Amino acid sequence: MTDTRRHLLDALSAADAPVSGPVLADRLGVSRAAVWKHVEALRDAGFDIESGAAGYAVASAPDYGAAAIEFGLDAPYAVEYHDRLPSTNDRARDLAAEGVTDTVVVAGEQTGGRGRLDRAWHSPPGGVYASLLCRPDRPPAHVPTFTLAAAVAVTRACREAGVDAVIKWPNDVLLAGDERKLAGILTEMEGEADRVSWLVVGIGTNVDVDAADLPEDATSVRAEGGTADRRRFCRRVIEAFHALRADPEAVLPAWRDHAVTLGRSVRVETPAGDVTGEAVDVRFPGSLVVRTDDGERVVHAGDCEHLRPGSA
Ligand code: BT5
Repeated sequence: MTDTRRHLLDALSAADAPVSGPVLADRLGVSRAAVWKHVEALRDAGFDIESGAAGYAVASAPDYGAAAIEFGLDAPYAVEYHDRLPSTNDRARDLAAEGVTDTVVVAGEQTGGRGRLDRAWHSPPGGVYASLLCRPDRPPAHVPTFTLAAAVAVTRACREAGVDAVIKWPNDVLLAGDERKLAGILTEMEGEADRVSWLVVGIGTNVDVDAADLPEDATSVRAEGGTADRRRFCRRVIEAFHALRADPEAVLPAWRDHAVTLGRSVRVETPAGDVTGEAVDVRFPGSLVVRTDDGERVVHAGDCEHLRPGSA
């Protein structure tokens, strides 16, 4: 979407009464004819924009798509939407190579969705598949914090949708209780020694998906009786992620608040072997502190399994 169209949408979404053509033209620094052309383009994109004597007002927004997600989005990201992609992370990586930043790639479905360690991510229509591309002015070692921030953002969006979600270290969002998986996060980046050059945080959440279309240990917002509104869900994830990006000190406390791993017996598969014990804390930039029989171990990365109490 062009910047002007985005600003027009922002102006209309912020107003609780119709906004006149001359006011919009003035605010956007374009002619009234240009305002009218942008309104027409938004109508073509599925917006129902009423025009009366008092001006323009949005009566309804399309269900999903770039303009739908950008409408009312309180975060400075452009949205690129595709009905279907192999992987939104792959597309975001291509955009990164072209120098793009602050863009969210969203797909209606994925044909080659990726998890960590070359695992597949089932991506049927109805899920929210979004990759946030940004260039934070931080060293590569701080990147795990962004994964934690994304997990917090997704968990909050699930809870707002009425589903009691919790985080399993480092990046799984699960249903509280039986711990079936609602969402996963795949973070990829390129960096120099002291600075990230680009970062892609890929988020897959089962929102408006039938549980029968998902792996056995998975569930969806819809299947758990939540509000399966992809547009709102995607917007809330982007906004919450952006708010945490702006306030890095808030990430670890928020993560601890939402985590189900702390206090649990865990086994973490790491490249250096398994670490088994009680998960006692998370530490900057996102490491898990595990109390083992041989003392505390700080685990930076790995697959974490929650063990039943007593089986550690
Ligand atoms: C993840 O990997 O959980 C990261 C998933 C990231 C997916 C997003 S979608 C947007 C962006 N574009 C991409 O191509 N990827 C990102 P991991 O922790 O490795 O978990 C993968 C495992 O989760 C699989 O081996 C399955 O067991 C399970 N799984 C696969 N699809 C699932 C789904 N839709 N819901 C729940 N669990 C699933």
